[in-house]
Amino acid sequence: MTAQQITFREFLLSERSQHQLDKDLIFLLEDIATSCRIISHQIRGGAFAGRLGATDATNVQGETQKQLDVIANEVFVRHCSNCNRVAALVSEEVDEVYWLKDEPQAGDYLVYFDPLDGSSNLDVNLSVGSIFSISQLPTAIDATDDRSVLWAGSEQISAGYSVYGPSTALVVTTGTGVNGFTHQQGTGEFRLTFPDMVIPETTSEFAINASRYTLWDAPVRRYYDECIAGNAGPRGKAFNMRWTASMVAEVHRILTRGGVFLYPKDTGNAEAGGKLRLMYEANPMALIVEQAGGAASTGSDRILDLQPTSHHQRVPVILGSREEVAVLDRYHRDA
Ligand code: AHM
Ligand code: MG
Repeated sequence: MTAQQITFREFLLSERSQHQLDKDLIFLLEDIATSCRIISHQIRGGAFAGRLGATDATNVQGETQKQLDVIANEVFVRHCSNCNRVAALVSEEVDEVYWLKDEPQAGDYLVYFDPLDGSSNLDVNLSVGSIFSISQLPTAIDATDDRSVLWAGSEQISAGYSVYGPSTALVVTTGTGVNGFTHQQGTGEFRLTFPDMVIPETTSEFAINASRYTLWDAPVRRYYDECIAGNAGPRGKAFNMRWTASMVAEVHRILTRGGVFLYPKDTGNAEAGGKLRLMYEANPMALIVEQAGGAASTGSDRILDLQPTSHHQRVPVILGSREEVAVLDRYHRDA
C-alpha cells in the first residue's frame, strides 16, 4: 500500500478543505459507501443464503425482482435516511418517491439510486453494481407532488457507482474530477487506488448488445457496420467489442482504458425511448464520464441537459471517449 492510498473519509475531508464540500454531503457519501459495503457482502454470501434467485414480485418497470434487488434497495433506504438534509429518495426499484421531509428547503438533497444494476448477472456470477446520484435543491419544493424530483442531470452535485467484481470498487465525483477507491478486506476501508480517472479521448473499443442490430436506427447500424469493417472499412482501424450486460462494469472499463458504450433506442423499446433510466443510470454515469473528460449523449442531445418528464423515464445512452461520441452524434445529425 502506498502513502497515497488514503481512506474514503480522508479523501472527503481533503475535498472539504480544497473545494468547500458540505459536511452533510460527506456524511451522506459515507452512508452510501456503507450501503455499498453491505450490498457487496450480501452478494458474496448470496449463494450460501439462497438469495441469488428471483422473488415473486415485479418492480415498477415490470421486471422480475431478484431477492438481492429488494435487499439492496432496503440497505440504501436505511442508510441514506440517516442524513437529515435528505429530502427524498428516488429508487429504480420503487414506484413512488420516498419522501423524508414534509417541507423540503433550498439546500436539501435528493438521492437517486439503482441499488443493484445488472442483476441478471447475479445467477451467473458476473459483475453487478450500484449507481447513485445526489442533487441539491436550489429552491423549496412541494413534497406532495412526485414531479418535484424531476431535475435535469446538470443539477447533480455528486454521482458514483460501486462495482461488485473480483474486488469491490467505489467510483465517485463531487464535481471536481473522478476518483476510484477499492474496498480493502480486513480493514473494511475504501482506499484511493485510482486517483484522477481520465477517459482517453480516442479509442478502438466499443460496447453494444449486437443481438439487437435489426432493431436499431440507421445511424447506430452505420456506426456498428463501420466498426466491424475494421482496417478495410471507412474508419480505417480495427475495433474490439465487449458486452457485459452490466452498465457499471462497462463504465468502469471505459474509465480504466477508454471505449464507448451504447444502449440506443431501438424498435423493441422505441415507445419508452430506450432501455436505461435517465435518473438512475444515464444521469449519474453522464456526470462521471464528463468529469473524467468523456462525453454522454442520446445521439441528439447531451444527457445532462435533458429535462425529465417522469422519474422512471428511459432514454438512449451513448457515452465514453469523446471522439467516438462525436462520431455517433454526427451520424445522427446526418441521418
Ligand atoms: P437493470 O437495471 O434491470 O439491471 O437493467 C440495466 C442493465 C444494464 O446494466 C445493462 O447495460 C443492460 O441492462 C443490459 O441489457 P441487455 O440484457 O439488453 O443486454
Ligand atoms: Mg439498472
